Amino acid sequence: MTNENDPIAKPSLTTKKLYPENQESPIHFLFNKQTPASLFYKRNHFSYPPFNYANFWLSVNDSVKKPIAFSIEELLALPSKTVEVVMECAGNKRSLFRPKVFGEQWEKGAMSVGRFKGVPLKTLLEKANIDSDSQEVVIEGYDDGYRSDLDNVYAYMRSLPLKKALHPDTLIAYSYNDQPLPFKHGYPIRLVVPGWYAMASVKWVKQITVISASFAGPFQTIDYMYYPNQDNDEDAFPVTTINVNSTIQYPLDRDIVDTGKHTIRGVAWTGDGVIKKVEISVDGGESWMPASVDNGQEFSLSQWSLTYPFTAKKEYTIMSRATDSNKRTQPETPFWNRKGYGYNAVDQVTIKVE
Ligand SMILES: Nc1nc2c(c(=O)[nH]1)N[C@H]1C(S)=C(S)[C@@H](COP(=O)(O)O)O[C@H]1N2
Ligand SMILES: [Mo]
Repeated sequence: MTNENDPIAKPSLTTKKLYPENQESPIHFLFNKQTPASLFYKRNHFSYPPFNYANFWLSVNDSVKKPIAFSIEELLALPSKTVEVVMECAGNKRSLFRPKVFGEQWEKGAMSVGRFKGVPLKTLLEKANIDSDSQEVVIEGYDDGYRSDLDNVYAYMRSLPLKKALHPDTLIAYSYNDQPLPFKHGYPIRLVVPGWYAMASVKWVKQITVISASFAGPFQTIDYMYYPNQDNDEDAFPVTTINVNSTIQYPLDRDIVDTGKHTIRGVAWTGDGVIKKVEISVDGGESWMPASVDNGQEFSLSQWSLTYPFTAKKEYTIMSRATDSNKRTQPETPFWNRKGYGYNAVDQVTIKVE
């Protein structure tokens, strides 16, 4: 755990890749619900977009009606909303799948939590007076790059079903933890889709287009699909809502600790509802004890802890298992899928008491 008496020691990001920049949050050393901007994980498909703030206009287009555009000043002047949101990469914990899968080998820190402020996307769509036969809202980012699988250049863009786009907490965000959104997290504006894995939260939003069809871009038809089979694409389905999940923050895996009481602590979250229960096992899943869990808000984190007397000098396998208000519980074994999304098996660490 962090030693609060040491003014020098500070957590930092863990670099997974530099081009594009992919860095992981020090999840085991963050004990509140506002990840500092400097420790927010970073996940990019391409290099950062070149950007000219002076020319910035957000256009909202509809298949039929005349498009409207908003300047940053206009966006800032609209009624705002602040929502505390867990952003979790769909590939968080990918390195834990067995058999192993290809892709960024994220450990447990491809997630962060904090307060995003912005204009509900709903407000902009209402101002644009969208068509009644609209089905999806396509959000395009300013960044693009070459995809070797398609031998072409694509912008990062994805669609949301109208229902999620109109959810009052789905934001065009311009602020994070009461500061302007940092450039690497989407400045001047990013989409924030609470409850969905973070691929949906498009950064550096360039334009919004309402369509009366379903959008089939590669970032939602090739990537961010669950492929249950190793050898074929049968039974594939899209990655959307965040699974119920938990992570043990203390003790660390393979820690050596003294006999006596230790407080096992961690976080739990879900994309749908709130966390109702976190159970802890210290005997590798044979028996479970309830942890005390705070009242986590919808879309944010719950923090939990359990103090346990480790009396015997031996190895203990500690596990955490969260359940949400929809009665979804973390499974014992993860749902293996070829691209390694949505890992949410019970978390576990092994310690040695001596
Ligand atoms: N424009 C754009 N938006 C994007 C991405 C991207 O590469 N480009 N990556 C997505 C993915 S997969 C994740 S996990 C989150 C990461 O957001 P962060 O870098 O602010 O943590 O942004 C999402 N939005
Ligand atoms: Mo992601």
